[in-house]
Amino acid sequence: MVESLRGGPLPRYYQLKEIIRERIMTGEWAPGTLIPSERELCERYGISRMTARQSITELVSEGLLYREQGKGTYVGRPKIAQQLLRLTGFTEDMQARAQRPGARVLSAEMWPADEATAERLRVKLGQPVYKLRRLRLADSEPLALETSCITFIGCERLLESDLERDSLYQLLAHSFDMPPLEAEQELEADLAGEEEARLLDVPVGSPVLRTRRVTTTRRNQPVEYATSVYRGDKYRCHTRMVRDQS
Ligand code: 16G
Repeated sequence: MVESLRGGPLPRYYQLKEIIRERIMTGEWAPGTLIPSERELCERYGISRMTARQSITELVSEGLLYREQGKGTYVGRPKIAQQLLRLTGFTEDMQARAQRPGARVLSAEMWPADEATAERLRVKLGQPVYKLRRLRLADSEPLALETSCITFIGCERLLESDLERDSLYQLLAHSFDMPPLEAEQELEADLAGEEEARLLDVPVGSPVLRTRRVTTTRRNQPVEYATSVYRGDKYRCHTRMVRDQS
């Protein structure tokens, strides 16, 4: 069936792009849907192959579509938007987006704090802290690598917890009476190193977002120092700013 583009002064590749975008935005083409091939699009809209390719290439670079070699082009998932206003944990963030949170524990141990950790957690250099490395999953797909160093009296009891199943923030709040209340966080753009790329399932050198977060509990006492690496293709931050009126 030949459908027509809308006509008018806009280039044809752009018109096709907007038609595809609309299908995605209205949900007609859900995330993961295989879209028609270039050949099918040419036939359907009476356009050249080059025009169809340009529309698709641009939508791929905008992140709305992704290509799988030998299979075709699919509708991508919107990036996970982390708002930077409320202090939330990974599990809560995923649940708020109706995605299934997951974790693979890479290591969990008592570890002598290095200089950066000791300074941020306000403990002595070499003091044993609970150190946890997890690969975090969203709907079974790797999204981030998180390393959390935790300190409080009795923090070694965390070694008995199942952090593949349970949320660290919920355990801290409900099992250890150390509720995460405030945090300071830094963000930095970088490229994935070899081990990170392997675990996150992206090519070495892919863009990532590194974060450092110090979380405090009551009386402004630091409880967690977390360093994380998020996949740049899946994650974006959102914040809201208010202009100082004075
Ligand atoms: C977030 C935190 C991390 C914390 C985790 C707890 C960042 C940027 N984020 O991912 O510090 O350990 O939540 O998640 O560092 P959980 O409650 O699901 O275990």
